Amino acid sequence: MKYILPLLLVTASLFGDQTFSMIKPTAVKEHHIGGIIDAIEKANLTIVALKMQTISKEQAEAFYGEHKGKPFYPELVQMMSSGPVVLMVVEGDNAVPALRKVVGSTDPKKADAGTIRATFGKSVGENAIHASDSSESAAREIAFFFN
Ligand code: RTP
Ligand code: MG
Repeated sequence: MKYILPLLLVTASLFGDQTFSMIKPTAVKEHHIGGIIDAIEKANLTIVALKMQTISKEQAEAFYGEHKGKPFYPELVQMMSSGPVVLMVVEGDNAVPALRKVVGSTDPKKADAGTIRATFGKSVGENAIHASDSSESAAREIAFFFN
């Protein structure tokens, strides 16, 4: 029993932290899957699981549940369930902040040059990609889409 925690820590340091990402339907429709994956890998992050599917309105509602009641929520749910998305588990050192950095600000117009949203996003509502905002969100979101 006393070996479990050290074993977990060693395993975590070997494999790095994990985060969750999703290429949004508009970016899939506009053929940016390759460009976005390239940017993630060039940031020295490793994709360890990946699948493509169309998520239901109910899944989109639950996934973005923290935003329920906000003015943009209905549009967000509609957009996220409007076509196929690419779901990914991403691994690396400080994976959560590292991925958020390469993704860029929510508004592509305010995102730093070279970030995924500056390159492939069109507007706040069509900003190409989702990335978990904390380790807790990452764990919840990975469990939501991957067994
Ligand atoms: P995400 O969860 O998709 O990675 O985006 P984020 O953390 O950068 O931003 P968040 O505040 O979690 O918002 C989720 C998504 O809702 C849309 N949004 N629209 N019109 C607006 O003011 C507004 N604010 C947010 C965006 O598509 C954002 O990615
Ligand atoms: Mg968010």
